Amino acid sequence: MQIVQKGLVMAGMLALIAGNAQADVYADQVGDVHGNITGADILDITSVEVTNDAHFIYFAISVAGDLDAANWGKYLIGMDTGRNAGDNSNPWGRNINWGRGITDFVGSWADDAGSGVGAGVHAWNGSSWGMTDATWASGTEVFGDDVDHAAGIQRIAVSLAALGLGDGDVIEFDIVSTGGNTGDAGIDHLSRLSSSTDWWTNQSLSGQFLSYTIQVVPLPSSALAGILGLGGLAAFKRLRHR
Ligand SMILES: [Ca+2]
Ligand SMILES: [Ca+2]
Repeated sequence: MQIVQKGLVMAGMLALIAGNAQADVYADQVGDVHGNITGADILDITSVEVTNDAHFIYFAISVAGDLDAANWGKYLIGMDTGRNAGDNSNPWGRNINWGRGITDFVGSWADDAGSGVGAGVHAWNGSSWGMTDATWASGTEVFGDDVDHAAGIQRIAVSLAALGLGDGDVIEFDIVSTGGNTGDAGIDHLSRLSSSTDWWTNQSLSGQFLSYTIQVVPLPSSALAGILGLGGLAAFKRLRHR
C-alpha cells in the first residue's frame, strides 16, 4: 500500500514538473442531435476535456460514435480570447450563430476512415479571418492525434502563442460538430443540452459559452530541489495549494 501511495505522489510530482494544469471536463447531453438528422452518432458530442501546459492548450472532444468507422465529421472550436471584439462569423462558412463575437477559430476533421486527423487555426484581426497555421502547413501551432478515434475522441492541440494566451488568461468557447459542406449548421453544440438545429442547412445557435482559465504551473527552484531530494508529501502538498 505504501508503495502504491508513493507512486501516486510521484506521479503528481511529475505532473507538476511538466507544468500541466488540471483538466476541466465539460459534459454535453447524449442524444441531443435533432431526430431529423440521422446516422450522425459521430456528431453527438458527449463531453470535452480541456487542459494546458506551458506551450499548448489541449482539447479532447468525445463523441458517441466510432471515428475510425466513418469517413467524415468536422469538429470546430470557436473561442473568444478577448484580444479584440471578435466577429459572429467563422472562416469555414458554416451556418452558425455564435450569439456573440469570436476572436479565434479551429476547424478540425476526422474524416479519413481511421488513419489520421487534421486541423487549422484561424484568427480574427478586427476586420477579417486569417489562417495562422494548419496541420498540412507548418503544423507547429496546431496538431491533432487520432490515437483514440476508435473510442470516439478527437484530440486537438493549439499553441498558446498562436492564441495570444498566457498564465491566468481566460477563454470563453463553444465546440461544435458539423458536416463537410459550406453552409452546414452546427449539428451539436457543447454549449447546448438540446438540439441546436433541426436540419443541416438551418442555422444553429450557440448557448452560453463555456469558460477555461489557462494555468501554467511554475516550479520554483527551491521546490524543484525539494522534489528531486524526495522531500516528501509535505512539499507536494505545499505545491498543490500554491
Ligand atoms: Ca451531444
Ligand atoms: Ca449539445
